[in-house]
Amino acid sequence: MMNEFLRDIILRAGQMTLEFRRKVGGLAVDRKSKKDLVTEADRAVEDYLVGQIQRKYPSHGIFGEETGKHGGDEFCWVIDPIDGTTSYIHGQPFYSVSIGVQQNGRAIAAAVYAPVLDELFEAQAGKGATLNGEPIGVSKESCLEDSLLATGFACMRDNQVYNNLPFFQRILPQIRDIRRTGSAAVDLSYIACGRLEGFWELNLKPYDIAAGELIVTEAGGRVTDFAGGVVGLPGEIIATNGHIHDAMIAILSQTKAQILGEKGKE
Ligand code: 2AM
Ligand code: CA
Repeated sequence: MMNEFLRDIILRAGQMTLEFRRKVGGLAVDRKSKKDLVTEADRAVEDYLVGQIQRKYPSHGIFGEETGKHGGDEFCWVIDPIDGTTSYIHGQPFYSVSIGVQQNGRAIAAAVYAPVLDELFEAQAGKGATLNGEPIGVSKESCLEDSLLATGFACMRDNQVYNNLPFFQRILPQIRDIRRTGSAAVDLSYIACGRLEGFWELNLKPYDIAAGELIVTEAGGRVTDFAGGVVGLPGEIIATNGHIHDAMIAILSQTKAQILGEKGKE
């Protein structure tokens, strides 16, 4: 029942994002108005989701990108109303609404909906993952050279000195190529259905990955931090089809040790 409710509200939220974008009519708006649109759309979508969840499950907690954390402790709905805001502003299809449901800190249900693509990724703990209702699974590729990976540069927006560029430089020559959608939730969902072999990023927030993490693991993939442990703060994440995971950990942990070692010498 929770899953039907989750599906209903995420599909409606996705429609809301399309309606907002239609309202400003594509490119005939300046940069500032586009930013305002994102803020307005983000808030409206999150308000809608929070309102629906509170009405249906008054005892549940909610953690949203816009409104922060409130409500009960046992269950928590982790919401990103628009993941991939830059893609959204620029009229690209790679953005999504992302909702993960946790019980006592463990993910039990998740949905990521990319409205322009009309693709709904869902997962339930122990029951697998689906794309538009059909079961999905990760790719079987085990060779890094033949792997297509995704990453992101969330860290650059905050001008962080320790950022993704050295990792990017190290990995790119060792793989087939990179894709950069701008939505971590879409990247993770793409691993789950075999379109990507892996993804890594630094500095992600819980609402960027709460849903995608369960979708990847339920599709047979693996999600860890750069050392192979549980993903936590500060938001380091490696997600893969499982087969290239150890190779990714080796590259990323070596690169990290090198960067931190060099910083230590400064
Ligand atoms: P957003 O679009 O909701 O901000 C892409 O690299 C991922 O990073 C997206 O999930 C994006 O989510 C997130 N992101 C972009 N800029 C960020 C920032 N400054 N801090 C944290 N996350 C960011
Ligand atoms: Ca986000």
